[in-house]
Amino acid sequence: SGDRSDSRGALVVLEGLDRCGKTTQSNKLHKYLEGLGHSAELWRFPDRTTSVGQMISSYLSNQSQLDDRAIHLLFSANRWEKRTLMESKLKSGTTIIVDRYSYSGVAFSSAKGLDMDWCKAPEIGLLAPDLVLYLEIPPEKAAERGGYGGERYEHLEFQKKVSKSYQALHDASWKVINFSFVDMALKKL
Ligand code: FDM
Repeated sequence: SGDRSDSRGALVVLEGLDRCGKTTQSNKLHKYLEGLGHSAELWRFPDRTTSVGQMISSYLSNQSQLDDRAIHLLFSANRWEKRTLMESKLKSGTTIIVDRYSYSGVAFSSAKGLDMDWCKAPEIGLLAPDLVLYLEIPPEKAAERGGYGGERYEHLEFQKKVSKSYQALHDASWKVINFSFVDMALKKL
């Protein structure tokens, strides 16, 4: 129709608990879109390649300690430092699939007891996703999958709290994909 929005790429966000299968599904979606001839990139947050990202990485691997609010703001800053690039890619027609975004920021920090509205505030002004895919898995099931890498948040009791935070954040625009559906689909491949 000549509408400028037709040529804009889409911002697709995948969210969920650790071990929910986000990374696998993000990769598949990326390959699928490229296979269809779309220009698509796969991003992830935290982006550990920047200097802010390195501070986050060191915190997650317990090599440094940070105040809960300080690390929250670093996670947010890590998204802000990529905003301009994200916007220009989308404008030029590239679709970006992101493994975790603002919802992770709010869900994980509020699971520590921080006020949810306080957690949301630094996310205001970041680009809004066109699609949020939430990979739903009971925390116990995710833990059974094994492979928790030993990072700071990777234990069942905390993941249960994160799951509750995600439930509080969840709105009607999210597409929820249940883990049993994903397991079933993978077996058919
Ligand atoms: N995480 C991730 C946060 O606490 N806040 C955020 O803003 C983001 C993007 O970091 F436990 C948490 C979620 C997870 C950890 O993520 C590292 P990956 O996906 O395992 O790298």
